[in-house]
Amino acid sequence: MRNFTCVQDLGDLKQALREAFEIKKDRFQFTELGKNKTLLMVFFNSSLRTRLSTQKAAMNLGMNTIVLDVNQGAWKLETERGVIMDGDKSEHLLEAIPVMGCYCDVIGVRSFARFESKEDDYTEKILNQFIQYSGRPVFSMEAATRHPLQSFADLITIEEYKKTERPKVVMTWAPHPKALPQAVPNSFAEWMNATDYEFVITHPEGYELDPKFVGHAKVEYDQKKALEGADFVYAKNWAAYKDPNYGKVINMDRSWTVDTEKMALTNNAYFMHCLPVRRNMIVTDDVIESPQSIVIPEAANREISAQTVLKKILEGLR
Ligand code: AN0
Ligand code: CP
Repeated sequence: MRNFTCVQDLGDLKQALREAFEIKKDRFQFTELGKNKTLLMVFFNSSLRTRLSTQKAAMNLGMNTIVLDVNQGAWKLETERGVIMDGDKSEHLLEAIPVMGCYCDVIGVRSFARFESKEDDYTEKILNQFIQYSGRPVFSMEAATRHPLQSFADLITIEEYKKTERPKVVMTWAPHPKALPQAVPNSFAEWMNATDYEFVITHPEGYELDPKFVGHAKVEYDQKKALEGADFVYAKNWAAYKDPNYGKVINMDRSWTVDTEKMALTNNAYFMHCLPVRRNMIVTDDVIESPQSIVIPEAANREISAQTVLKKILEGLR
């Protein structure tokens, strides 16, 4: 594998899952693979899980890692071509990217949707420049439209916890005070569409996602109806995708918060969230602290998804 930005890049998903479970059994079986190889992780946005789990995954493979927080200590970067750089930005991304490529073998990039231009976000302008100009394999650590390392970890978690072959998985929108990207829900939908699970998306009117990601999911506007018989409840907030409200919070309807009463409608479902989560906005304390909450094992699987992806990229380097 060269680059990893979406589920298709993994090739055979069942095979990738087998590799992930193989790694989980003994994460130190491939320490030679990454010897003398350097991973550079570039963050344009904050992170806790991605930063730690990806770095740990790289260390498990014997790699060295360098972390660059673009907004802390690096030169302020211009991303638009053709701009007269007489403002506060000292360096252009078009030099910065190939320079970064000089010091590493693999690059991970986190660059969220900026909500300034739907086109720039949905063409993955920043991530694609890394792919084009770094000269290195590139993987997404959450880009503008997808968060594939998260979705892969989510899939691993569902496979571990499912009690039936084809569980009912419900992704529900939940309220949040700030505008959040669609990357996590887009990506989760894309990965669920690659399985044979029963997959339902529920959200208020106006929060429709890009149909490209919704795929064959059933969209149900009545949250309670959607949750009936669910085996997994995957909560997430996202800002509106549809014009003219792209990138906007159009409501903060707290009747959509996942609480005990709603979980009672499900088939004793497991509760999932990618984290970070705002308690009593997205989910109540009671639900996230309940035995059905699997948010911590879900986060733990981020190390496994990252290691599986890095292993496949390293194998492609040989
Ligand atoms: C980000 C998001 O919703 O995309 C990262 C989630 C993994 N969340 C926040 O910015 C709070
Ligand atoms: N879930 C996730 O990607 O978390 P971070 O933003 O903390 O990396």
